Amino acid sequence: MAYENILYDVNDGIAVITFSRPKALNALNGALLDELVQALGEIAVDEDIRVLVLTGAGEKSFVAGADITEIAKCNTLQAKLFARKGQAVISRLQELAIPVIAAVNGFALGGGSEMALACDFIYASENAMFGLPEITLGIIPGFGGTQRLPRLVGLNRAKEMIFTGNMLPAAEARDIGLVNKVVPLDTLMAETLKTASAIAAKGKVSLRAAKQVINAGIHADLATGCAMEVDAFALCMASEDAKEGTTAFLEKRKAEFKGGLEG
Ligand code: CO8
Repeated sequence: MAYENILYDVNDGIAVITFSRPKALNALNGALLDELVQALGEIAVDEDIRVLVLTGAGEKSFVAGADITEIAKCNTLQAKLFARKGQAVISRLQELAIPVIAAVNGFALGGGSEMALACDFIYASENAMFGLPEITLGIIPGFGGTQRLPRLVGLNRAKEMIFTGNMLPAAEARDIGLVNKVVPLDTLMAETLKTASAIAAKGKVSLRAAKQVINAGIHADLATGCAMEVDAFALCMASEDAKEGTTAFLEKRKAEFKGGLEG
């Protein structure tokens, strides 16, 4: 599939998807969501890709939400189908086995914030603005925002953002735990790729195990989560990476992870 609404690149095990609809501040329309599904499908079956980075084209916007020209035309059934489609794509993103970083380079509004919330963590440029402004359109978030935002920043912060529709500047988003790091716009991709490279150099099996256990455990009680950790820990010990990592430490050299499962 040729991509028209996203750019898709892979270098040194790091995939970068750039939302690219400059005339609409990279708003999410149906065609873009279809392309994103396709790209995520390619990534999911490519074992050489170790980290995914999402960002927006240009200097002004990550994603300014779902495309309001499409939403405005929806009747009730179409609205349900569009919200389901967006949620399915965003869930697929969240369920990717590899780490996913959002590099938010401007407006992350509505569906744009919801996309970033489904990533494993967020780096943002100083000019980034986060918000769920749907209430100002007479609707509510439909791509998971009412569910993921309270889980990340707490009920009351999320309610304030959703009830007012106000935008939160990057530094404030960092203060409430929505964003991990804020940097100048011209260094955002370099900083994000530096972290992505550091992660990509780690063991493939252990990275996937860590993500799976964290994501599954957060919805379980502590004892169940810890039991999942024991199983995943044991699986990691059976990997070539574990043998290499522990041997490299004892031999006082840097580990060279290859990613195989057999010990
Ligand atoms: N959809 C479509 N077009 C958009 C969008 C959008 N979300 N955002 C911006 N654009 C377009 C503008 O219409 C404008 O186009 P044109 O040049 O043809 O007039 C162009 O992008 C540039 O935008 P502005 O001129 O408005 O730029 P400003 O710098 O003045 O303002 C803002 C930037 C503040 C980001 C402003 O554009 C804005 O408020 N945008 C809308 C943000 C918003 O409300 N997002 C939430 C959308 S709803 C949503 O995401 C719900 C998800 C769940 C849906 C469930 C489906 C049923």
